[in-house]
Amino acid sequence: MCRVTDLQQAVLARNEEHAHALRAALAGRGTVAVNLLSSPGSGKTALLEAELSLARERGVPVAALTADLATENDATRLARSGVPVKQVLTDGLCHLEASMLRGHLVGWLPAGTRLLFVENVGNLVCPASYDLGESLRVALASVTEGEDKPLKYPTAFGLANLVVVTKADLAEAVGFDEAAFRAAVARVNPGVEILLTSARTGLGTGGLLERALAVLDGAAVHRPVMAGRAQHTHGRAESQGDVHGHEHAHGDGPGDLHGHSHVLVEEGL
Ligand SMILES: Nc1nc2c(ncn2[C@@H]2O[C@H](COP(=O)(O)OP(=O)(O)OP(=O)(O)O)[C@@H](O)[C@H]2O)c(=O)[nH]1
Ligand SMILES: [Mg+2]
Repeated sequence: MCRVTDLQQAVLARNEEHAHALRAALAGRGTVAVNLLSSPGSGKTALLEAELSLARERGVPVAALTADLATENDATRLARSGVPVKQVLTDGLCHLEASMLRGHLVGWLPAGTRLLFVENVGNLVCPASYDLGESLRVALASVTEGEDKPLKYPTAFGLANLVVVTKADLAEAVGFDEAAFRAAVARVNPGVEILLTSARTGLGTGGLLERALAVLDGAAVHRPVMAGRAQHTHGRAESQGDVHGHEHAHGDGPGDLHGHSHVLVEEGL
């Protein structure tokens, strides 16, 4: 079993500082960030496509940034909505970090953006430990993944302000046990709201936009019990198998902004 390194602890602590600064900078611009995290293929982009189109129809100034290890596929899909979209390629990194995100926002995030949706790298482990300065963290799970995923990935689901079930149109076909899923979520994150959605049928789409707009209007978000504990404890709990992912967490090429946060603060995102 791998031991969490001091380096990893330092990376997480530093990320928290960047995240606090980014949250403040976004608030100063009147922007609320929504961080979407889930396993690969669970339907983040499909749901976002629906939310972005709806936001555009309603005249809500939104933007979306999507992160992947490779391809611009998601940005291409999201851009069809007509809202500003940016693809970030992480050069092998399994998650976004606050400083990286900020670096990609500087000079790009359009003035007047009220909601910024951030689609994290598809992964239920690494992204969970990294606060991105979001005001709403959403953990998604598709019905095809099994009802026990919240128990197996307690940090991802335990730190969420909102949980979204995707691909509800497939629930019957795969025998999805909604009650069991709800019970699993309740174990790791008591009281968190669970939204049922299907990008295929349209069920529940718009729900995420509604929740994000409510946060923008000042509504209180669900505060996970786990959030009151030390973030590093959570990182440690689920990072044992992916220490390497954090140790090379500084390799984001031109977008890598570790050590440059003060410059960015001066640039005043
Ligand atoms: N039946 C059904 N299929 C869906 C739904 N949402 C997404 N899919 C399909 O699931 C697959 C993956 O969807 P994506 O939206 O790309 O998932 P993702 O989470 O963005 O994937 P990564 O970005 O690679 O992590 C695609 O084939 C989608 O068409 C849904 O609501 N119902
Ligand atoms: Mg995607």
